[in-house]
Amino acid sequence: MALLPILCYPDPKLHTVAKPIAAVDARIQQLAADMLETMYDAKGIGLAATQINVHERLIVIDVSEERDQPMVLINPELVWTSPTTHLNEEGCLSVPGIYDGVTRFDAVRVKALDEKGQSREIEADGLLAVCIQHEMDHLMGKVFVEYLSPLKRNRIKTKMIKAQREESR
Ligand code: K1U
Ligand code: ZN
Repeated sequence: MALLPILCYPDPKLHTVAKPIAAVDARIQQLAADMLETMYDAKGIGLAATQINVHERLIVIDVSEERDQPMVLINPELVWTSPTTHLNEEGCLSVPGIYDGVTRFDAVRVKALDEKGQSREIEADGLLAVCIQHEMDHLMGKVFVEYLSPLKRNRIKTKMIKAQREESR
């Protein structure tokens, strides 16, 4: 198992579009295990491979209180979205310390392979639905701050660059 470094906004690599995974083999299983370890260590509820600079369609999620219900979604595809949406407060491990509202579908159905390569369909609402949409955006190279106004986004960008500069001193 290994902790993986998480890319920080505005790193341009966060805007890379991930490629589908051709085979769920030992490399992918190890990557999923390392991503779960990294997500738990960072106290996140989700992590996309994009965030650790791997541009393949893999996300991990655990929205349980006990942190004991890991989910691995490989090549996730939305097969249904609810007609209703909701404004939810979101955060992102790649944009530490920033929280803001994003409008998402209230519920989604997603088709994906699990860590054994088996096809699954999951119907999600609440925080799980929000998290799935947030992580699938990462795979498309989209960070949640891109839903905010240009003014807010530029302020966040400046704040992040300043924080990274201070960290590297
Ligand atoms: O993708 C990520 O960067 C992980 C992100 C997932 C996420 C959180 C909240 C809404 C949508 C997606 C996080 O885990 S941020 C940190 C966090 O643990 C958290 C923040 C707000 C609410 C719940 C959890
Ligand atoms: Zn994120």
